[in-house]
Amino acid sequence: MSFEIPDGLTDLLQDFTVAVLKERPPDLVKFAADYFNKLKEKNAEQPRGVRFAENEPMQTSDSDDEPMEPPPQRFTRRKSVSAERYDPEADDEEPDEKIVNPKTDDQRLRLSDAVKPIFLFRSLDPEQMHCVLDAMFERKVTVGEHVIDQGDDGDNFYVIDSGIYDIFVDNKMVGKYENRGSFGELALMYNMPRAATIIATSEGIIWALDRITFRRIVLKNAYEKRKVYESLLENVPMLKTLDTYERMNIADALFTRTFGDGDVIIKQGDSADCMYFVEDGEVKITVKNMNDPDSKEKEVSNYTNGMYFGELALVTHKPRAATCYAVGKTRLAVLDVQAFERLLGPCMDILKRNINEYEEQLVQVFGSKAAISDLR
Ligand code: 1OR
Ligand code: 1OR
Repeated sequence: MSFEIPDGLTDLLQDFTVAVLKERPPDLVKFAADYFNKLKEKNAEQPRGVRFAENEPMQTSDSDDEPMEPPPQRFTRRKSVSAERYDPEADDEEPDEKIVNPKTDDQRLRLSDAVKPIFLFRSLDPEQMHCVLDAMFERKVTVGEHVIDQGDDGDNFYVIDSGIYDIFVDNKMVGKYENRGSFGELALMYNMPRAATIIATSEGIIWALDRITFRRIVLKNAYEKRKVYESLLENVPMLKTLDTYERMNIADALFTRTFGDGDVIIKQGDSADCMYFVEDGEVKITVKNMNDPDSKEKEVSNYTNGMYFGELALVTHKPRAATCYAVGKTRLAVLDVQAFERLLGPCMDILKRNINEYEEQLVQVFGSKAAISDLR
């Protein structure tokens, strides 16, 4: 297959991505529409290098070194002008040869530890995982080393073995990685310049995965997962406080579970290890007085698409405060407690505020919140 990238596409998408990262607009669709409309007005008298016709086939290149030009979809929304034009199926070509970087037993052990928490790898089958681990290679990092510079082309995806790494966007520190995690997937997934600078502030070790293997094996699963959960997460009010990149990380961590009518999803009094977002269906919430063996369950809430539950016990570190049943066939996106703690930190204030609401309802239902174990 031979693909040709239209003149100006890369620059146009890069400029747009930079504008999004700089402005961090709350409404990406509106921002994208305004941005491209303004550009269209500006270019009205000039010949156009790029067309955004819907259904126009993706143009691609014939080698993986010069990959097709997927737009920065995750920084736009699903129905944006170009988001639907990237077809990961087109990435199916097998490479001529597998990349194998031999490793000692100690390296293999450290590597398999380092990749355990990497959500992007979780949907790989054992064979794919094997290829990825074979291809990875170790890099030692010194204090002050720039592992990635914003604006550069993407070469590798990195998984942290050890060390502390500061994250800078436009010279502003926006976060850090401490001895775990991964970075450098954005430029490889969306064919855009590096979106952040990553600087080691301690000595460390990272595992690198070359761009070709990343795109061949990891990209498709990761891309589709982000796409599946993107619209769900965009519509959860609590998550609006997060930026697009933070929501992408949540999408990487989610997995779907399906329940049948009447199935118990959560049982009051049980210990908690995850929370749920309703992808499709309905969930009935009941509570009973756990101190009274004769207490009957009372229905207190009904949740539908885009709503979340099961967060309370993760915030309070107490047993489940209610029982949750599926009403009809219900599909839920599950976030486990480790991911919850890693990724929902910025929403903790909102989550804690919700406790007040539960308590007020508790008083209304049972006359006193003392009837049920304290929620806090
Ligand atoms: P990359 O290939 O663009 C830099 O190379 C990497 O830094 C990037 O992939 C991500 O893996 C990682 N925004 C963009 N990239 C980030 C961010 C980030 N944090 C880490 N990376 N933000 C910080 C969110 C807490 C958003 C800032 C507006
Ligand atoms: P969880 O982890 O305790 C049960 O597991 C979930 O049900 C809980 O998180 C909430 O997400 C959800 N009181 C306690 N939990 C509730 C309530 C609730 N409603 C939904 N959940 N009340 C109803 C408030 C409208 C007060 C009880 C009377």
